[in-house]
Amino acid sequence: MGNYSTKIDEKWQKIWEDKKLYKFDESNTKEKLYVLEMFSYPSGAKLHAGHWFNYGPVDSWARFKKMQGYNIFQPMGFDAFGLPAENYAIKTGVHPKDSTLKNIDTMEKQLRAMGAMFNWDHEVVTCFPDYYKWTQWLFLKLYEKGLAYRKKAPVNWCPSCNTVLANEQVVDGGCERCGTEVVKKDLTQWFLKITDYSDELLEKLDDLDWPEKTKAMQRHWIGKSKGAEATFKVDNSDVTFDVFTTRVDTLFGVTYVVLAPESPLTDKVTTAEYKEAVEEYKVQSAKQSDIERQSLTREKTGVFTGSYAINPANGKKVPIWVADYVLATYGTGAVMAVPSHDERDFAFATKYNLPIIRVVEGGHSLPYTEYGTLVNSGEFNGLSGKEAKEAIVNLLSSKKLGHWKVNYRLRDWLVSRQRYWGAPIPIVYCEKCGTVAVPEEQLPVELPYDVEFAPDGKSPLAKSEKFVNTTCPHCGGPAKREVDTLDTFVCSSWYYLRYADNKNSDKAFDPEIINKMLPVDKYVGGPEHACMHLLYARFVTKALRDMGYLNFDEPFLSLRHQGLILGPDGQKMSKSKGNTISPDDYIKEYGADVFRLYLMFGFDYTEGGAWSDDGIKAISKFVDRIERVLHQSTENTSNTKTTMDKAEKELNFIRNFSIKGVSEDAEKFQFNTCIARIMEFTNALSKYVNEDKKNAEFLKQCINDFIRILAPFAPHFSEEMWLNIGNDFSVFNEPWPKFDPKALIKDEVEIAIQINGKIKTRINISSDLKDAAIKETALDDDSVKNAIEGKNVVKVIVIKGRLVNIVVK
Ligand code: ANZ
Ligand code: ZN
Repeated sequence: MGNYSTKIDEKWQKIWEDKKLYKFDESNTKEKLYVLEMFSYPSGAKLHAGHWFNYGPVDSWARFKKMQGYNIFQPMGFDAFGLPAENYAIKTGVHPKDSTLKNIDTMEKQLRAMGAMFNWDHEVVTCFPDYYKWTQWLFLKLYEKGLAYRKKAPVNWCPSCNTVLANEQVVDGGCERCGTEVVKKDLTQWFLKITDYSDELLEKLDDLDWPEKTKAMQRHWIGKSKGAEATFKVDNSDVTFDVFTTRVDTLFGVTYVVLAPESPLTDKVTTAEYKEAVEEYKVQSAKQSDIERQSLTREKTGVFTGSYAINPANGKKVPIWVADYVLATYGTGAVMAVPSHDERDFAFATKYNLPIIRVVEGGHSLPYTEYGTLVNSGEFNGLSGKEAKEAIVNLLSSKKLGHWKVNYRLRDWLVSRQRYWGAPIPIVYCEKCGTVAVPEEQLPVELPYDVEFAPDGKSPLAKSEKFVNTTCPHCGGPAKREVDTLDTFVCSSWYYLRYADNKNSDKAFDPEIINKMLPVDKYVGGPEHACMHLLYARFVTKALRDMGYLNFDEPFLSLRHQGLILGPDGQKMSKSKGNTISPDDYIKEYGADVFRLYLMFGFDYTEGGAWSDDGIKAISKFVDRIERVLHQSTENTSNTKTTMDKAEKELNFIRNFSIKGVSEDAEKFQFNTCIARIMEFTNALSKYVNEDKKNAEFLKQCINDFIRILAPFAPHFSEEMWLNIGNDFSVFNEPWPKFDPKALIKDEVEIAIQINGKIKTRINISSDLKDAAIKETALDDDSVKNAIEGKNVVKVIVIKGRLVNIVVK
């Protein structure tokens, strides 16, 4: 057993802190590198293996960059508001504030035990008034700009969490937090107008160094769709309505139209005779999630309204139906149905015996979804799909019954929550003045401590008279406070800005500082945030830019996701399955560096995988071995040799090969291959220190390089070793070693040079020369030059490692 243990961890953590080794140098923002890991949610009381997998390797990357000369800013904090603390409170009676503060305390200690270079003096905690004051300020700025508004809308409601959810928080029809099936409720809620930025959010994705999959998810979520709107008139009525279609070329194939059950039009067009059936259908469909309603395979349902609509292209009368496969919140909430060319319409028409008219040639069976030449479309017959779209939109435009239209799937961000543990929305309602923003100098609107927060579907703050009753900032008359709180994603939509200027009590942040410190250069966290946090933060940055508070377009230039560490059984870790890995126990046994090294060596960073006790044991032995080799290296070396012999050359090759490999792989977050290289280097060192004759000076250089490339991955252990072999504090003030390309040229090989198939000569070349270089070397040989003088070289064939044949005429 080696000497490395948590004692060494603690020793170095203390020294680092005392010497302020990681303090961010604010005078040097030119070389700054803002490295950010998604901050923790202090709900579970402790850090789990997933936290370590996010933070440990990224800290190693940051250390690697520090040694390359960057001025590292790596802050940490807590995303401290939110449902889990409140749900825990409901279960146990412990107030969310008390449990959250306690958890933060524990987690901070654990984070420190990890030995990461966090800039704790820049910490932010979102549930502290000095933070949420500015979250409220952000809300008010958006409100001033018309980017925050209140409206009644059918919203997603989780009956178990007793709160509304943003669209993004509904996963496969269930609540993102608890999985309970989400239902629709008509409620008046606050929204942020993220849709004003749909186009920019989509376009700027192209320039970001983000995982392609994440970009694709955001693109899909934003869902830009180019089509047309066509106006249908309701027969025997003044009512008209628009439909959105991406296939305006199929307009002559419309055999019915469909309204979403929630569409305000539904009530308008339903005749007395069909009222009851439609009402009943509306109740039924409110229970279905949007995802379910859009499913292609689900059996279609619907009811007739009793009314008809006029097709703007040919004046034909078609029945108006209500069906829940049409969503109220997309396009216009109304669809022109073309059963011959659309799958859902086809299924619906077949079920309800509605006519099917084919209007586009192409395709083999119904529905004929392809584009093709128009048929049954009057004057448009014979046109291609593209031509037909143009011609039909022109016709509609000339009649003022239609136009081109771009639609987005993205909806405005619903931010009000009927829960206690969040930032109060800084709005008051006055009988005289209506909705009034709380003036900035009255912020924060403090969250009261004594509140009955047991959920009953209403906002707990409504029960606090002291909170609710206030005076109008405008007229001084009696007024009531907004009792909803902000979605915690609002808190996390701007925390990366506050980090850089976290103690500012006059402003959310100083634009001058922010513009120097941001954007974040490397952001790392779980992929589950693709369409929530990562989208919201982009929106907030852009909105603040447009208000003049900052001058960059994107918050996170480069993004990486870590994979998931699974239990030893290959299943997701969960307490109920009993397959969780407690980092604390392992740290105690092996030390933080062994734990960190194992996470980096045992898993592909973006893939993750199943935990293995054997794996961490092997890493522990590896660390012991390094210690032995380094110890040996300081014993009986003699300085007798001056020229490099074979053993030295070999070690020198591995040394340079490792430096090159680790530099390249660390850059790419390929930590597992970095560690593999370091293992090879260890083997080579071990071999060399066991040689009879050693070159002490050369060995010392190799060991110095070795510890320097090991340091980011095993920071405590490496500091200790660096000191042990007689160097000064700290290895992290050392430059990252450079490799010598010459040392990477491996041994030479002999190859034959033929001219027209006959061997002319043999030469020695380095074994890793590329074909082009081998060719050049061969043609450059004096005897070859003489032999081919005055002749034409037709071809040169290189057979790697063996021969070159020069064909001449
Ligand atoms: C007629 C048609 C014919 C359509 C055809 C498609 C194929 P994307 O690409 O997602 O934008 N649609 C429009 N609004 C809808 C709503 N609120 N709920 C459900 N479906 C809706 O899809 C646009 C197409 O989805 C539109 O084009 C419309 O059906 C349908 F052969 O119009 B189409
Ligand atoms: Zn008033």
